[in-house]
Amino acid sequence: MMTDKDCGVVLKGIGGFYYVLRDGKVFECKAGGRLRLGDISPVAGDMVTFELSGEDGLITSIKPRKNSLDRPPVANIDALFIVASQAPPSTDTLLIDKVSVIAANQDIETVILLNKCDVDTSDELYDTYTSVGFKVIRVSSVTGEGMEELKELVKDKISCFTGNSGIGKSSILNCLMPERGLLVGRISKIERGRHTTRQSELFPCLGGFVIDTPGFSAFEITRGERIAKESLQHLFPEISG
Ligand SMILES: Nc1nc2c(ncn2[C@@H]2O[C@H](COP(=O)(O)OP(=O)(O)OP(=O)(O)O)[C@@H](O)[C@H]2O)c(=O)[nH]1
Ligand SMILES: [Mg+2]
Repeated sequence: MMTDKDCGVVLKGIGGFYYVLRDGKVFECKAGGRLRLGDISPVAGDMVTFELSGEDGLITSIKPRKNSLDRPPVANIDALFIVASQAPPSTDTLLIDKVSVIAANQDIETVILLNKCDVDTSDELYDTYTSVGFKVIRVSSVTGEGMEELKELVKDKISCFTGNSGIGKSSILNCLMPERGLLVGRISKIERGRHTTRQSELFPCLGGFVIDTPGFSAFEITRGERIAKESLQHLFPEISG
């Protein structure tokens, strides 16, 4: 959590601008060039220092990251919620496995949220992932089922929500912070999501932050996330025990 006085947290980056929260105020900043920041660009969740000249802010350094993901691009998270469902557009288990392996490789706590349980209780996914030791919670942003349990889990933490497009990430966050009214999409006729959310963004919520992220329709592991094959066995709870 934010403690350093000179430091702010990046809420989101959009079109070359970064929105940095410090002392309850949001500053629009540009990022210093390569020489200053090195090879990395700020992402949502980064702790950064910045200078102000008038209203213009310039990010001058990025604090070392506790962890980071390439997709969605976020840093310093305490928990990753993988939103999935057997209701359309149903989730491919390979997607859950890839994302959970990347998180496990950085010791990020992972929870699987089975959304749309008003339509489908996703029993197969529930049984598969609970049987290997994952924390799995059924939720519905329509009926509110599971939301009290979810609130307890996100309290005082930085929680990132990921999953395929149209699975209901923004809808779930609207249940946690109804005053926000995040944009929610309609599922198209071919039953894939529509990429309604366009960037990762942190929102203050229950003493911590929740991060809404754009969904994916397919998921490939990026170069920065490659994992040595010798390590892989330790990242699946059903193998490592
Ligand atoms: N029946 C039902 N529909 C839901 C539920 N949650 C979300 N939806 C619907 O699913 C559709 C997509 O919801 P979004 O919240 O936009 O999904 P998203 O995961 O944020 O999608 P992207 O921003 O594209 O990644 C909307 O039509 C929602 O009303 C749920 O629990 N039950
Ligand atoms: Mg969304």
